[in-house]
Amino acid sequence: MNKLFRSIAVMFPALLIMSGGCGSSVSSDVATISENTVRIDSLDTHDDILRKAVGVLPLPRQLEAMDREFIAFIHFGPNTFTGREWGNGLEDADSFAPVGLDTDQMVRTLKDAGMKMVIFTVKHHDGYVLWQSRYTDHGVMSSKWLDGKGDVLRSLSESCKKYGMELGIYLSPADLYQMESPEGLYGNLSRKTLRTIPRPVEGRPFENKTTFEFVVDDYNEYYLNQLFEILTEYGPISEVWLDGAHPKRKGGQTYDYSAWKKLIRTLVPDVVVFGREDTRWCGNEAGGTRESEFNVVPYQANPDTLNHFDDMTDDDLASREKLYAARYLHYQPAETDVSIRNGWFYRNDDEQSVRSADNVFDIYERSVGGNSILLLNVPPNKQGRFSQRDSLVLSEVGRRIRDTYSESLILNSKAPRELLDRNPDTYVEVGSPLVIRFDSPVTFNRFELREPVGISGERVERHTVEALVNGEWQPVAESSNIGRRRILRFPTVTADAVRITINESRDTPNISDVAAYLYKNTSENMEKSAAEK
Ligand code: FUL
Repeated sequence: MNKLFRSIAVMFPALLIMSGGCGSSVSSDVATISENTVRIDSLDTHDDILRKAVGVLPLPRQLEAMDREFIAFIHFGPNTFTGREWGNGLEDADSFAPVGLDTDQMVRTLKDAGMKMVIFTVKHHDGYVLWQSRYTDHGVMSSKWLDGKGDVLRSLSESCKKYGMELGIYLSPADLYQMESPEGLYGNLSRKTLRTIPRPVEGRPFENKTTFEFVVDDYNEYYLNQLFEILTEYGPISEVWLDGAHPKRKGGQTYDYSAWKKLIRTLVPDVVVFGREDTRWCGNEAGGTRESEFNVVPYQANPDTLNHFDDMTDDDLASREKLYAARYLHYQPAETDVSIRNGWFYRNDDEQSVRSADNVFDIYERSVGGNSILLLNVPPNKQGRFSQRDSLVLSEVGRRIRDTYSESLILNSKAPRELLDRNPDTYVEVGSPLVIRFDSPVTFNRFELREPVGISGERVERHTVEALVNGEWQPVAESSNIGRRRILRFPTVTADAVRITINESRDTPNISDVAAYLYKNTSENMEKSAAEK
């Protein structure tokens, strides 16, 4: 830590929580359930709660999830061919018939856009499976496509390995085929009995010899068997996406999440589980982002024991007032999930709208630059590849991300080394306004700040950035929390220095990195270049 900044740290007494020194430790060990979950005791004061909040740190796998920043969804299945958003489970197995599956093209395109992982709908709510499962006939094994030998997950997994892309899976818990078909297992009122997972299937042994014993019903056994197949035969799998939607319910079917979790964590200890413990839904599917996306979120029950998670759609999820009313605090980054098309599945190339590069780049800056992860869905067409319209947008977004964010423009400034070294583990305390003088005037319209969230949690609640223009300080941006990454956007300035003030914070504020960038496709530049033509 930079001694200079520590020694000149001047608190803002009215705004900061006085914590007596660094103040990041949690007041009672008993309250710590795990590194990323803490219990609030009835006698905790508001100050105690804030101290606990900054002591809630992300697990390494959550830090990795946030570091991926920009990830993809691929929604593919019978809906691609029937034009539906939600199938009904009664689709003909032959309805899935891609004439030119090209997972290499998909992965290359996503990689080129700067994405680090692709999460694939191995089974959507219609229950149709896109891999060669031993446990159902409702899927590619019964299709005329490739004589029933096709395996989309296998192909995608190989493409991911080839291009160095991580792979995640979306195995829908809701399953309309298992609900609607006469022999269906979903909600069939079967008794919970002791089952061995995986259930042996003649002629198809598993190489992985791990077995589990669970007391579960038929549908949970089915789901566990499928998780076993995917996690052991198609890996490495980096994320399991557990969706919460239910087009229909039947027979009071419940999900035995403790069994699912045991199996998942045993087979892939570091996998990220969305929708339960590790990452959460942002609360909308339209690319909306909150002004303040704190990732230390309140719970009324121990999140480790919950069998379902709330949607958490409020605009204000985790302000101080919300934390004061909590019984538990849990670190859980948001995934901003949104589709590049109007709908999660491809329908056609004439009428279905595709977001523009401007729009996707805007969502990228708000989500990745607003302390969340961007999960952008790109649905393949009936051929089994991305249409040109989607590919062009992705390629342009990738170019803008590289052109804008590859290198900070203030790397040679007079600033503590910790702030410019791009190392999230080195940081400075920013008790008083922090001035960074540039070597020579810098023209920029983006400013980025990061907190060392893995070390001292999320602390900043309000901050201001000013620029020194012609010898005068001008405010350029004011915002709320920072977290892992905050991108501030403002009209282009040419300045000799910036001044960063942390106006409000839950504890002594720490900043690990700052950077300045110039985005050249701003509307002012686009208007200018249009006028010049
Ligand atoms: C929702 C589903 O109902 C949608 O079809 C889509 O898969 C979306 C990502 O999650 O819950």
